[in-house]
Amino acid sequence: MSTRRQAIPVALALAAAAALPAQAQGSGQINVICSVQAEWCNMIQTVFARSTGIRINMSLKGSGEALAQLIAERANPKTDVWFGGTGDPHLQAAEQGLTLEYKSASLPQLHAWAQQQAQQSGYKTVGIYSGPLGFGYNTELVAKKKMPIPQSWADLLKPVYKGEIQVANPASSGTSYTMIATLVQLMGEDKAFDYLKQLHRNIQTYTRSGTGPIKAVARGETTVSISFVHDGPGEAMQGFPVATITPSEGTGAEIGSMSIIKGARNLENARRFYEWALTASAQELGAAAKQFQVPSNKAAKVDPHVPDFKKIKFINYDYAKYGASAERKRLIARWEKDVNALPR
Ligand code: S7P
Repeated sequence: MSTRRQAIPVALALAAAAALPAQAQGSGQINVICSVQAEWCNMIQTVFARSTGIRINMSLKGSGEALAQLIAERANPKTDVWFGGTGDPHLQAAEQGLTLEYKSASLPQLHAWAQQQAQQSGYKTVGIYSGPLGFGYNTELVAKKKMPIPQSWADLLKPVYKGEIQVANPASSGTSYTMIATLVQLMGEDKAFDYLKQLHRNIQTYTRSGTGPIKAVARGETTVSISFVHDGPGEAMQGFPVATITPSEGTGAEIGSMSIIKGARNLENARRFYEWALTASAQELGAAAKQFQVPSNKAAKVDPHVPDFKKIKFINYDYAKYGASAERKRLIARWEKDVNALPR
């Protein structure tokens, strides 16, 4: 996908920010919902303030929850920018008129998938990173319980994994919605729902947020998770016994996105943040915070921990279809009725 070199360390990013000329300094504040993990959000807050003089009031929310908040505050928006989170809810926000059209001059610097995300939303969102869906597993627990490492979606249905798998609830999680949309595209809808019903028997817990299951795997609270695989290396770097794998039948990828909110009270600063977040150096902060999605800016260095897309079998994910509000609502309602209502 791009060159795979070591990303800049955070100390360098902070030093570069401190060295910016005086005319780059702005003032005021900006309200950002941040849907990546806390370390990256915190780094953005610090580096952006040092680079521009603009303070970020940051609120951390998973993608499903972020969309719910934006819908709730539609009449009186309190958010200026929504940074990160799976692309489908950003497309839904665009379709529902919650986000503002903005065509950045930097778009040609982005990978085609990120530009396509912008085009199909009428420039009401843009791709900032991408990452594949797969499985996390606890390397010590699988050995201790003498379990095979799951290689495929089909493997997850085996009785050996009963009560051993965590995945998020699709009603609150963009990660889990990506799983449903992936399975529907891979198997056809009825077969995917038969699959999800069988998978339900093996689920230990449906978590609220999509990042919860791999953390539970890392800490030995469950053996297997369905997660974005770029969330694995950061846990392993903290010393947890966790590894990841992508399913042999094929998988989907998210296009993590960013949107300016319609009615933003700090619009000028929102545009400034948006432009900054599309730069290669801002995107390299992800890896500096040990989060290993592929950055959308083609010039951003790609850390060696970023999953190698060339080695993964991907489905041809239809972002327009599965990013449509009606489709998301319909699939989640069907999951609630046909799957979540069943006993485990
Ligand atoms: O590493 C962060 C990440 O996995 O979490 C984002 C997102 O907030 C997940 O949201 P849900 O809780 O709604 O599933 C992903 O975009 C990102 O890659």
